[in-house]
Amino acid sequence: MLHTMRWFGPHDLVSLMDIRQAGCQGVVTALHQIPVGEVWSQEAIQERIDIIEQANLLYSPLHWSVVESLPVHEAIKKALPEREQYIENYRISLSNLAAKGIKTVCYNFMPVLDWSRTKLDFEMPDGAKALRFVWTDFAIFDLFILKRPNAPMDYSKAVQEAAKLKFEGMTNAEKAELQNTVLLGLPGSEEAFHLENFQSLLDQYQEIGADSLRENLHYFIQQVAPLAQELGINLCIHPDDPPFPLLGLPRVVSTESDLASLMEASPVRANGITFCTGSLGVRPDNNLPSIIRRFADRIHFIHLRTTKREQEDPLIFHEAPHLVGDVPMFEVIKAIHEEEVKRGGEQIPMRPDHGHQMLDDLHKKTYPGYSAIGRLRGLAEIRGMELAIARMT
Ligand code: DNO
Repeated sequence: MLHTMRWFGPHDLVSLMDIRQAGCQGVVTALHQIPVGEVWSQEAIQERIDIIEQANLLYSPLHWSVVESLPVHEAIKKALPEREQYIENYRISLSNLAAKGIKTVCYNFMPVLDWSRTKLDFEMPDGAKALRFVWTDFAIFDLFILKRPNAPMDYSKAVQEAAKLKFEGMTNAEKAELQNTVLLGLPGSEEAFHLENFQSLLDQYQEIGADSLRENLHYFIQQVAPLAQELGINLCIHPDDPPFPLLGLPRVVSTESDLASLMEASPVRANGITFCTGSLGVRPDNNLPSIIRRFADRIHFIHLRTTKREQEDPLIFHEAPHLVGDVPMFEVIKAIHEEEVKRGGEQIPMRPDHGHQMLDDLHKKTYPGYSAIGRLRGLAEIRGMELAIARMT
C-alpha cells in the first residue's frame, strides 16, 4: 500500500513534517476553502501542490496522492434542475486535477450530513480518547433536541423510553455537547449546521427515498465516470458512516449490494470505491475480505480503521485501536496485498483512518479522530502487519 495521511491544509495543527516523520509518502487533502459546488481552478490546485512539495528537496518527498473529498453538491443528490451546472463544474474540477497530475478522487453521497458520532472523547480503559456512536443518544438528539416530526417512527418503544429517561437526567451542558457533536460537523464534513434551519434541510429530502437517491447517484456517476476514465482519474466513493439511515435521510452506500449496483451503473474502472473498513465494518453483514475480492480492481483508495460493537441492539460502537476491533484486519490486509500482487506490485493509497487521542495529544486541541499520535500508532501497526504478510506470501 502507499502510506498516506490526511492533512486538512495549512491550518491543520498536524504538520506536513509530522506526516513525513510518520513514514508517509503521500498526503490526502482537499481544498476545503472552496465552497461545495464551485470549480477547483488549476491555480488553486497548484498552490496546494506547492505547499505540500516545498520541503521535498531537503527531506523525503511527499506528494498529494488523493483528493478527499471533491464534494458533491446537494442539488445533485436531490436531482434539482441546477444539478446540470454542478455536474459540469465537477467535470471541470476533474479535468483541472488531471492536468495537475492528481489521479485519485474520493467523494461521498450522504445527504446533508457526512459522518456522524455522538461522543468525541469517550475514555478508553487506557486513558486514550475515542470516537463513539450510541444509538440511544442519537435518538435523544433527534426526538428531544431537534424534535423532528417523524422521528418516533425510527426508534423502537424501548429506545424512545430509554432516551426520554436519559434526556431528563442530562445537564444543559451535556445537551449542548450532544447537539454540537451531531450538528457542527466532524473534520472533513464540509458544513456545520444550526438547529434553527436544520429541519428544513431534512425536509427537502421528504420526497426522496432510497430509490430516488440511488437513481440520482447513478445519474451522477454516469455523467462523470466516463470522463474520469478518459482523464486517467480514479473516482472512489466513500461508504456511508455509519452505514444506515439517520434522521429519516436515505443512505445508499452501506452494503455490498449497494456497491454492486453502483459499480454496474457505470461499468468503467474509473467508477470505483474507497474501501473504508471503519464504515462498512459497523455492519456484521458486510464481509470485508469478500467485498475486497469481489470489487478488487475497482478499489482505488483504502481507509483502515476498526470499530468495536459494544452492543448490537440498540447499537453502540466505538473506534477501537486499529488491530483490535471487529474488523478482521489480517484478512483485510491479506486480501489487499493479493490484489496489489495481481496488479503487478501497484501500491494502492491507504491512510490509517482516525486514531485515539493519546499521549501528548491529550493536552492539545486536535481535530476529533485526526490527532497525530493515534494515527501514527495505527499506521505503524498496519505497516508491520502488511510487511509480515508480504514476507509470508
Ligand atoms: C471521516 C471521513 C469522511 C470522509 C468523507 C469522504 O473521517 O472518512 O469525512 O472523508 O465522507 O467523502
